[in-house]
Amino acid sequence: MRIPPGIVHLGCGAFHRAHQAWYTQRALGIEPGPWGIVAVSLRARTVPDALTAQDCRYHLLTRRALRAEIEPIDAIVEALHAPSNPTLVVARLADAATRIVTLTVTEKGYCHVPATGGLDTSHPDIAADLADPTNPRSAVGFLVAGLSEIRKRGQVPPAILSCDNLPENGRTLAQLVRTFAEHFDAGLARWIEKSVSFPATMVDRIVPATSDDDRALVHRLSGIEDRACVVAEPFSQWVIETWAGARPAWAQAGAQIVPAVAPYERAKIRLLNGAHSMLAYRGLLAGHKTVAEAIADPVLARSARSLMAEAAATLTPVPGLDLASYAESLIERFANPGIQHRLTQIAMDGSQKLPQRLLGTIADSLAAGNECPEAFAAVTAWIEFVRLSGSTLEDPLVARLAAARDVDDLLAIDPVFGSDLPRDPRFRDRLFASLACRAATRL
Ligand code: CS2
Repeated sequence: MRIPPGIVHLGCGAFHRAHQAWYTQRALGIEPGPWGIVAVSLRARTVPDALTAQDCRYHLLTRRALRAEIEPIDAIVEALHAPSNPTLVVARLADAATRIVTLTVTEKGYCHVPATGGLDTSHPDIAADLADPTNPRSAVGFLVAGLSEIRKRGQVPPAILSCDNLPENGRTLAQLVRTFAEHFDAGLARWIEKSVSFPATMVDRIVPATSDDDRALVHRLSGIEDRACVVAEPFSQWVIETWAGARPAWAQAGAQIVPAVAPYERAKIRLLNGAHSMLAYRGLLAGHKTVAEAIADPVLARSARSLMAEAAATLTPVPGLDLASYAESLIERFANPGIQHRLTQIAMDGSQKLPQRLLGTIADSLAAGNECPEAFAAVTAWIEFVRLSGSTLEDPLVARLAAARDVDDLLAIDPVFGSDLPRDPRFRDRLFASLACRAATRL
């Protein structure tokens, strides 16, 4: 018999299947419990269909240079496509058995203003959900619909864990959910504030899109034609803020349960994700296709190290976290020749990623009187990438970005740059110098 469900997960892309589902699988092997996962796709139906067709069982393939291993995973017990049946998803969220809700909906899935973290009430999905809250489309809309039902029934609400690379993801999600609730029921918003935990998490595992080659390898190793398999690097980390409530034996399975996640999360977003975005834009402009290729380029490897040093200088030291060796371990992970992580995958949605990955490093460096030329060079490369891509850019703000006639127009896009940085003469001087330098190196 399958494990009874206890977790609803929103966003069943490759990352979830290689990360939270894998931790839950390991946890269930150590300590069985009612922690089956109901995995929900809020957009495409490809993954829920593929999972359903194979009884929600799939393989995780881990790859490094000369080694590949597979692990079967069956912690997901049901896969749903939200747009086809939003009522069923709300019912699963509100089910008394659901003690935990996790999310990996990517940055843009929060429908927030990246520079401030506030709810973007002009977002089409949020506007639609506010007009018809019982028939949601957005992650925030689903959470509020589920919580509203739970409150009506007098049940204990689940803990809600954002597992995306957003700054202070727990607090940010709590704020988005409360703001949305305030729009139609102030009592619900107050109840959420009082009764629902939104623990912060830091998630880390490099999970590229699964390729035909990965699927063929899984077939060879397992003898099974697996349409829902995923590929990842061997490394994995999950730091979770502790909360009062039941959970799978995630800690025994390797997750770190800590009182405060912020220092880990900031280090990860600024060093790993910041370097990733830099490698994506500069790497693509230099003609590279994958992270491994980009980091093998000595110029980019040097820049990645310097960017991580600039970012590290903005962080408060964390006992037990040595940022210099962390940076070196990241360079090694990026170089993993078994992982074909395409730069185009990382380059997408830059408007949602830049503030926390690069602009935070810049703002904090300027405030401390430090220079950060590599962070500026990365932003400059993004600007060039945006210009070259025009309307083919994959980004929720493509219309505004493609309409920008010059750098000043781009800087005026406040969901990305906020209002302070573009007015700061130190920021402008350094950015324009970096742009001039890039133009000069291209001549
Ligand atoms: C990447 C991340 O696609 C991206 O933007 O930077 O998905 C990255 O691979 C993960 O955060 C690693 O934990």
